[in-house]
Amino acid sequence: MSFLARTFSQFITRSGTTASTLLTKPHNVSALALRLSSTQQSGNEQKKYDYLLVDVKGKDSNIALVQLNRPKALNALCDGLMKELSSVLESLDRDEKIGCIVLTGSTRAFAAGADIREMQNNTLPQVVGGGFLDQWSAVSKIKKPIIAAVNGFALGGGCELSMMCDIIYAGEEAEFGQPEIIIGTIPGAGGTQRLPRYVGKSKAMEMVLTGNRIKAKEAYQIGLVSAVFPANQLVDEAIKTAEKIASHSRIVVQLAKEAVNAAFETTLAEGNRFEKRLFHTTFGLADRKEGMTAFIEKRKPNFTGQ
Ligand code: CO8
Repeated sequence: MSFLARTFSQFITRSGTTASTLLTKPHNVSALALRLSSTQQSGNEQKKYDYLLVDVKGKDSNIALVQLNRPKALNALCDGLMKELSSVLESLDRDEKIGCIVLTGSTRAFAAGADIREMQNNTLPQVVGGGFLDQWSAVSKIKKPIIAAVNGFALGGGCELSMMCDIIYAGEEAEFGQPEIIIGTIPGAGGTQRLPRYVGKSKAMEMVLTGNRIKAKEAYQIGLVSAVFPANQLVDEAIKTAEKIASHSRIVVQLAKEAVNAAFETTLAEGNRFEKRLFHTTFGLADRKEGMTAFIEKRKPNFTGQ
């Protein structure tokens, strides 16, 4: 067994992924091998990925399924978990085999927020001087699309994490909320900024000021999530959508994500200008030519990411 295969095998055994399933598909090595290489560089292999399960899914093995896995604390987002998550997502972002990422938790909780035990005794100088939870922003800098598949609680930082993703699907029993006010603080990872953009000022104010939770059905009605599925079908449905996205040109998908995200950052006029430039940019791509040619020739396009 080669060094890479041996190390890969050790890793997937630790992460709880079925070694035989993945090792029979050599192309699956790609996504995980990148993460391994960062693990090896750290020289601290045993301590990596304690809080996540990572798998490759989809009929073309091009979807990464990242599962938050800290069940006893309802996936509370401790520092270690967020560092692992950022590192894994950054590796997957660089992995050319992966076209889309699905982020999920357990049936009971996507994530019940930042870890309150970890924060309880922090002081102002510590959190300011130490850049407390700075690494959370890494999630929103990932270029590949991320679909959050939310079952159970998505509270506080858990709700904020789902909103850092590009699409949110919910299981029927999911509950969303920003309950920080109840514990004497306010959202700190985008809850006061992204939530009003999703659901409008009045509903966001109501959620942030009362700490009340909303159920999946209401989250759908107010536009926080784009679809609701039975809990046991949620992840499969997210993977189906991820496969559709991954079937398109990688580079064009990246440009489209960048353009939509610009809508949250700019005026309408600036956003339209930016969109137009990105649209023009697609005319420098072989994939744009291939997509239009395939349409005219009534065949499926063969995108190369060029
Ligand atoms: N942190 C740490 N531990 C938690 C958390 C949490 N956020 N949530 C749940 N747990 C733990 C509980 O302490 C408990 O542990 P133990 O069994 O050892 O006592 C275990 O998970 C199970 O929890 P419960 O017994 O409470 O389960 P219930 O089913 O009774 O209740 C709830 C589930 C409703 C989810 C409840 O646990 C709860 O209200 N949790 C806290 C929710 C919350 O307030 N979240 C917001 C936290 S603050 C935040 O997220 C700010 C983010 C800022 C990010 C800034 C980045 C820059």
